[in-house]
Amino acid sequence: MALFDNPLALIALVVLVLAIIAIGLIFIVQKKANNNTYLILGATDAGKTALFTRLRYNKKSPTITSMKENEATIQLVDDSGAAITKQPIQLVDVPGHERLRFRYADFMPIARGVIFVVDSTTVGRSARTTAEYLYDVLANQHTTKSRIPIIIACNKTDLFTALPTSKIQTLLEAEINRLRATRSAAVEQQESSGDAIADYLGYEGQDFKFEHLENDVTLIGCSVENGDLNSITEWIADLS
Ligand SMILES: Nc1nc2c(ncn2[C@@H]2O[C@H](COP(=O)(O)OP(=O)(O)O)[C@@H](O)[C@H]2O)c(=O)[nH]1
Ligand SMILES: [Mg+2]
Repeated sequence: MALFDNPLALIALVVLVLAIIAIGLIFIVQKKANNNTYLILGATDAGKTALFTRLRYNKKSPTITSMKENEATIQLVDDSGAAITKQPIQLVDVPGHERLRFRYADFMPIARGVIFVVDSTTVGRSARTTAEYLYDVLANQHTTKSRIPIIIACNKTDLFTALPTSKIQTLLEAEINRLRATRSAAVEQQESSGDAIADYLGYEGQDFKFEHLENDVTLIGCSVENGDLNSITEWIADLS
């Protein structure tokens, strides 16, 4: 064939193919590196929108209950005004209403981290429902596959009725342990009916602990009200 008789044409062809592969690889790597979206999740009234507003405008503002996600690109700064992340981050506040929260899953493929906000003053009463939402997030296929780090922000520490972070950890781990038992039973039924199987959270035969997960789960106390958010912003800065 004429093409292969000409060494120059052959070299040009090889160079062209290599260039296309290289451009493709750069595109894939950049796409991964550009995952700089942080999701703010949690039950209604936990303080998600208050946190979003604080991080975005660095001030308090009356929060409005929204049926839609709040999204913004922001540059986090320290007290002296210096940037604490290399590039601006994308912040998404997903409404906690039971009928809307499932939409968080649409953002998981681009999530760099999840900030799961808990109301430390009411979580004692709502541990079950909080754990159900958290379980969903932890078992999400993107969380497990991409090992998305999660910070559980135990908010409203300014109120004297706030439970200590260690107590909240014990409560949530115990509830997830219970949920895991019922959900694995459901999975076994699904398996026999041939449906997709969810990942088992933690170690079989051992009580559930966040530290058994492959992705990092960190619990911290914070107060959006008092602007006590350093543990959250430092966590973001470390990941960005
Ligand atoms: N005392 C106290 N109240 C807070 C704090 N963070 C949020 N709140 C209040 O909790 C309520 C719910 O906050 P919001 O951001 O709307 O919750 P969301 O439903 O999770 O978006 C509002 O009245 C906030 O002012 C906090 O750190 N301390
Ligand atoms: Mg809100």
